[in-house]
Amino acid sequence: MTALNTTSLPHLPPNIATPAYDRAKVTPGIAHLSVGNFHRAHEAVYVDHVLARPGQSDWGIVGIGLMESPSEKAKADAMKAQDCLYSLTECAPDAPDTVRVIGSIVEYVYGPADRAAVIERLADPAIRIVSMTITEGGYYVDENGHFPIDLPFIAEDLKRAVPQTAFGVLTEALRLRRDRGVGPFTVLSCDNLPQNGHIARTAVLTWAKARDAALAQWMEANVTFPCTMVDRITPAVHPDDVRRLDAASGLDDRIPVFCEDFIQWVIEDKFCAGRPEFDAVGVQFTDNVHPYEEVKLRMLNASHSLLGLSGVLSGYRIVSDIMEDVNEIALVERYLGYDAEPLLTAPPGMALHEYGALLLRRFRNRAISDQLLRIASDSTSKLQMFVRETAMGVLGQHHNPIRIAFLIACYLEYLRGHDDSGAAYTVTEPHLSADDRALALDPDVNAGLRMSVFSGWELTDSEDFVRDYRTVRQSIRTNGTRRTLADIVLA
Ligand code: CS2
Repeated sequence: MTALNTTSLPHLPPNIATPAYDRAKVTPGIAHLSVGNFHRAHEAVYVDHVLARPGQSDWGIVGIGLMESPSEKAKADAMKAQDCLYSLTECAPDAPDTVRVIGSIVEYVYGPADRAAVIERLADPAIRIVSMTITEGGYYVDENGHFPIDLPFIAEDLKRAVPQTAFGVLTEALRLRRDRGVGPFTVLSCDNLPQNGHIARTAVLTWAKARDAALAQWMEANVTFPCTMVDRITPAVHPDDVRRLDAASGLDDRIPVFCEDFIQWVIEDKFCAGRPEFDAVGVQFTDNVHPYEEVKLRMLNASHSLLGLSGVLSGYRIVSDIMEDVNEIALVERYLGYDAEPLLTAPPGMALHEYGALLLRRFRNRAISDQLLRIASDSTSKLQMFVRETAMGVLGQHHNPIRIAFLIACYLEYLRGHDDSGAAYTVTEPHLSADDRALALDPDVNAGLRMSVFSGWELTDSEDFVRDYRTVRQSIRTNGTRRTLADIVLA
């Protein structure tokens, strides 16, 4: 096994692509908050291409880990040991996997060790973009555009001299920049939220207003928050995957990543302090990202949620396995064709049914073996981003509510933590409150519809929905998810 670091880089086997630029000359221009697998398979890849272009070497990435946990610490240690290099295995459905080493992250800061150092790093005038992947549930902005400034952990953060949250860290870094006259940076959300730029803006500016109204005003006038649509299926990397990927690549890489071959990024061109030549490396720029993100969230991510929740209950664990089940395929096809698509406006040049067909091909990709439990995790946040609008449209227009009823029944049953055969799985729901959990598990199935996660969905205004939901949930319990699904795909 070959170690992966700056010294070994020129000597890697020829089948492993390495950065096509001199990393020693790269300086950071982007800081990224929360360097998860998705960032490493997506933005870092685009930046890796950009850095190979003339005059772009000042757009390297400083990775910043914000969360304190043993796995985040291990990641920081591995980044340090490997000079921030890692391998990315791109898996096409019908061609051999390709392995490349990504060199665009040139520095890594483990935030919990020293938050003040993170703020100082972001205040460096060379940093002109701060991008982030802090998860769908990490913004806390509700459907009315309200950021809950009174939440205890936010209120506490506001009082700290050195804040801990992403919103506080961004605000304090911008304060230093204003005071030093070095100008703002662009805040670039790369999370799967409708209007992610607007939501990031609301969260950051509300936090800032509560801290310092004059600073918030300066931020409002100077900082931009472009909306983005991001797409690349990137599975979780478990220890078995590390062994498998390293055995295949021959590298001793502690932090390999793997993903599908598809990649897409659509961004609003609103960068207050400049940007890399992303347009030259495949990023699409547009004045209005909204239709792209609506299509992606309400088709790809919502189908994923359908498959994740129903699949885990049925005993499946891998996306490509569930794509062999004709009823699951019919469920997704009908959800897309009858529920999601009629409510969407296609972006220019895009045909929704073709986009839907492409999704099914992507889900069938055996080479990525994406995990249904990864997709099902944090459904409490995701359903609001991916399904709410479709559910409200279907119910409001008195269309057949059966698939929405099935999805919601599956979500509630999934929270029990064991599948139809009684096998236990880990429910990862960091944003599920204790009250909501109790309502979900209440023997009276109607209680689940009163969970705060469904507030504003107007589910109980539709008698047809309530009837179908009760029937389906009861049937899942009595007959199992597969039998229930077989019945509903005929409906
Ligand atoms: C998935 C996404 O976690 C989820 O719910 O749907 O991570 C999905 O794989 C990505 O958004 C694909 O771009």
